[in-house]
Amino acid sequence: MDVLEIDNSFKEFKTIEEVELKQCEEWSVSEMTLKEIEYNTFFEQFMLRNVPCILKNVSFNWECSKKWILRNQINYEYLIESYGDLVVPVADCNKISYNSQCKCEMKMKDFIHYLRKSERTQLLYLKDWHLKNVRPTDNFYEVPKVFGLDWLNEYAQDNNEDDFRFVYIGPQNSWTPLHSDVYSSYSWSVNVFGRKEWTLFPPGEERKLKDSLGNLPLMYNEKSFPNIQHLKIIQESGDAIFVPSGWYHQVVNLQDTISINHNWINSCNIVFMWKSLHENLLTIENEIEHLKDTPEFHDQCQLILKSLFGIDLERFKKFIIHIAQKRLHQLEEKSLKSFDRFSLGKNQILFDLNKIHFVMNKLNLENYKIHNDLLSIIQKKLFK
Ligand SMILES: O=C(O)CCC(=O)C(=O)O
Ligand SMILES: [Fe+2]
Repeated sequence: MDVLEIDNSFKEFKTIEEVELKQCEEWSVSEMTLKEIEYNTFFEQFMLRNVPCILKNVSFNWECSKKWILRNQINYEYLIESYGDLVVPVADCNKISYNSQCKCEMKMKDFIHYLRKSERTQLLYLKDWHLKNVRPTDNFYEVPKVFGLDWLNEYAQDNNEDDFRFVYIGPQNSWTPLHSDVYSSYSWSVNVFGRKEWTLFPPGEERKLKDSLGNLPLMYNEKSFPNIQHLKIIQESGDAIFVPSGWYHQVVNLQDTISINHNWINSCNIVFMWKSLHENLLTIENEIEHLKDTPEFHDQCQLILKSLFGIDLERFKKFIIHIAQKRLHQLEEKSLKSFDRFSLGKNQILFDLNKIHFVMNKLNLENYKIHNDLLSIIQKKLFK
């Protein structure tokens, strides 16, 4: 098992909120290979600071690079043979309804038949395909160690729930509209084949793109919006991109492209998740304030929260309580697995518990009660 561990120094938790809020003054994107960056450095330089980076040559040893690609081309035959009968989610980039791309489902083999045609009349994009969940024993890729601290997929795996691990296959010019990721999570994405152009906006910058009704454009266009801070990043074949929390982004496939990505949350961005959940909830409560004195008010707010944000308060609490209890166990039993092939070092566990403690305190302050027993057990472990 691979151990994720950080320097002792992170145990000095006093500046916890400062770290969260610190912003990078200069928007440039670092590039390095996995060999050049250790877990601890990635944790400090990119996850805690919440800034993007590119990691070079990540996927060359992955099984999918050998099997899905043949002589520098997508191996259509192999993909049809292995996955042809699976049903996959597909977006139609040319069909827009209610400010988003129309979605449908089709058999993988039909999508591949479409993709291999030299003349395509449509612009279809296979997105958010949970292939790893459907084929858990198919080890077509390996999670890079720097992306190993993944509470979201750890929780999903432990509880047999839908995961946040996806495969994307898109022809040249297919695109993903401007968005920020689910729950304010991070994402990482690796091009197994092809190239992407990413446009990323530092948090808050997207506000300048909103129209008078508060709607964002489907795609940002430099000419219509001069003077907006943004980063343009070309992600080459084999590269991983780290997309930080709350950074809006849009993507264009510059060639036919296959990528694998995860959305992930951990102790470095759990406070972002909490803050955006809370902000969403406050907005909803405000919007339906006229129902405030009805008995359904609370449930209505939670229903809307679930549909807009993807998760309600009860599930959020369940999520952090699960991780909290697991970390308390891990503190005693060093070998307990976390996510994928990873286990955690003591400093990492303590750091996780510290952030959980911070969020649980916030929940209690807002009267979204967390058991005091659990809080005081964590407190004892942290401050003994
Ligand atoms: O590759 C794409 O088209 C979009 C991926 C994305 O939005 C992400 O990884 O967060
Ligand atoms: Fe995204």
